[in-house]
Amino acid sequence: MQQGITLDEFLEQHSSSLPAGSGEGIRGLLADVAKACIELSELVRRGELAGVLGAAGQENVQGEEQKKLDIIANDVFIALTEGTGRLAGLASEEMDHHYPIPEQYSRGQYLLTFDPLDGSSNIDVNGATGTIFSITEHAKDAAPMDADFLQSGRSQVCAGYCLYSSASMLVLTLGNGVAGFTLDDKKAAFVLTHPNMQVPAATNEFAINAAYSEHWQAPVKQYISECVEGESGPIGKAFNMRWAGSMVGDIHRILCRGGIFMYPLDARMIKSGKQGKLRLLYEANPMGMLIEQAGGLAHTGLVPILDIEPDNLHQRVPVIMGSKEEVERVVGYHAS
Ligand code: P6P
Repeated sequence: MQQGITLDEFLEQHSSSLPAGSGEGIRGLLADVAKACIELSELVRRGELAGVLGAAGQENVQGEEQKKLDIIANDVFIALTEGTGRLAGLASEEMDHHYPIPEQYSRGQYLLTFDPLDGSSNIDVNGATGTIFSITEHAKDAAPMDADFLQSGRSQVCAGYCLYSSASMLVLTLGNGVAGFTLDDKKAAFVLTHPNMQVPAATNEFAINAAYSEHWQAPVKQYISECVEGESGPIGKAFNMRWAGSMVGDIHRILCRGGIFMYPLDARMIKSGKQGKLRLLYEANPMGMLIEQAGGLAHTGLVPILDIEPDNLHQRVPVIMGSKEEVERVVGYHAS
């Protein structure tokens, strides 16, 4: 697959590997998603000049303060996809329930579940942010209900993200490896630059918010303390730590050079009845598919993330994903 081809040329060359009858639909939907990502990339790049920074003055269904750009990003995705006839419905972090396709538009076969602006707390400090998306099929004629979005990660037809950072990059999988595209502002198009992203099996770089270490459960405490012990510890090598404050930023680094990303279950969450911080449908599942497709592992510590049968749109799960050897080590500590 030669570098430099556009996303649409890539999809045309790949359409033979898509499930029968889905080629044109997926190509069109991904073209719409790419257009939305380009629009968002321009807004993020302009920041204060576009008047998009700062709080929106309201909370989302998660009880989290919404940034103006969280809402704008959600609206951009709806505006660019609801009328194309490709979607049966949308669901996102910013909406309590799914978004039905308005009567005046025809419905398609796909469901788009997305986090419009992941890491939005970074937006006011010019840090990395991104959009994460997951595409599943709606195999019924009737309009979807919330329950139709509750599909395991194994059912995803496509998963990806757009990272808004020094470059804007669209990274996606159709179940046949992971490809990365860099936004060429002059062409206003994503161009293939990373044709076959692979997560190295070994790593010496971990990503976790160490501020919560006193709340971690024993297996995580054991693992991180062994990483910090370095060459004199049981793992026998020195580790480095990175924490982007945006899952898209951390997972992109891991797809580029390896690493293990952890947002584990901790005592604070258990006390408040939560199963984790990150959301299954529009964070853990799409990122888990990308990581597995790139040769890594995506786990809760107890089960593979993609095997989970969701029970609600905004379900949270513990997340441990990245380089195979280190994820296996942490899973082993959970087992013992
Ligand atoms: P903390 C962003 O809000 C997010 O959902 C992920 O993108 C990111 O990895 C994590 O939360 C950051 O959480 O607790 O470090 O602010």
